[in-house]
Amino acid sequence: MLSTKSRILTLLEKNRGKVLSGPFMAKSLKVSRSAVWKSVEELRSDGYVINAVTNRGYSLSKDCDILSAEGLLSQLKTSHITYDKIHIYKCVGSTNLEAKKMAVAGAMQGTVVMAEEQTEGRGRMGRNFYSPKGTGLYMSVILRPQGTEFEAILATPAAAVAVCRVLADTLSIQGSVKWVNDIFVNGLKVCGVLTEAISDLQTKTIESLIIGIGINVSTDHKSFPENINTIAGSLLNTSANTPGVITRNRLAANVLDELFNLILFTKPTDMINEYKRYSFLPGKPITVYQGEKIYDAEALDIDGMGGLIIKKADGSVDTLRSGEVSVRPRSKHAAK
Ligand code: BT5
Repeated sequence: MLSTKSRILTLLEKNRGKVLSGPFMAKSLKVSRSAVWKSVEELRSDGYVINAVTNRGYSLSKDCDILSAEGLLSQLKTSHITYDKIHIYKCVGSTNLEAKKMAVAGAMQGTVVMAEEQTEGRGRMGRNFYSPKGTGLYMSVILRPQGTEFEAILATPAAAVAVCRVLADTLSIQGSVKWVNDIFVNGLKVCGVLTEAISDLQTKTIESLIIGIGINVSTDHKSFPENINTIAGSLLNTSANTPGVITRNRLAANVLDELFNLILFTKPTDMINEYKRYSFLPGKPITVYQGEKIYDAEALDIDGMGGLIIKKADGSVDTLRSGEVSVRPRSKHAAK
């Protein structure tokens, strides 16, 4: 049974910006008016901006952007995520790491971990994902695939497509994907995806997938650390929208809805075709980094499993399943 405070927050989140009278809230939740008042005060001391409109009631400010299970659920359509599966932290090392621990302990598909801030946000290959307080969406979701490796391979492209769809639909922002896991807007990276798997070595099946998504929502460009300030961007610097147009709860809910849609109900070929349409590498000269090996090539296409088809300088064609590539300026030495 949810607490009165939690039920009041749900009501306010569902009616964001609208004024709800104390008696109306008390009646709909079958609690006393003083219980409503007490919960509103508690929420205010948690940082919620709840305006009191004389003789009319309370209203949750449109600009108030605090992650909560109530706020997420008030926007979510999928039934795969329920209140008890949502874990929100003020500050955590890495949401992927927390989700991993939960998955090992048996957490179900649809378990979501979000944090206002990460102190050790993880990228691929031991890299770091800068995750400052309150201005980004740092979220991990656990999937329990039905055993096929294919699902694991398609998780990252599906997450990238989910984010691009939401950027287009809710913010009119055109995102483009840099294979395999980065989303760029106006030439700057606004989002990274890190998918990790827990597998059973004996049965050779994947037990859980942890899909981690990091989005710079309103991080001020000037505040990015020096090593990334020429490559990182954030949504609100790239759109004409102002803060409050989309809360991080709504952004998370929309991305999760799209992700579950893509993974559970979309044909992989359709999803990959959409991923291809968002991808900007095909046709570009690239440098490939595979461990110690570094070489120039040309990106040709994305294959049906989300691999990057490349043409090497000697004319041979290969498909990359993982690894890192960067776009390089065209030169007369480029692979033709
Ligand atoms: C990624 O790795 O971009 C995957 C990022 C995944 C982050 C999410 S947040 C929720 C979940 N919990 C975690 O701990 N992680 C996931 P990669 O492609 O390896 O890119 C890392 C590189 O991106 C760094 O080496 C920097 O160059 C750059 N970078 C770091 N922080 C960034 C940021 N906030 N915005 C844009 N670029 C960044």
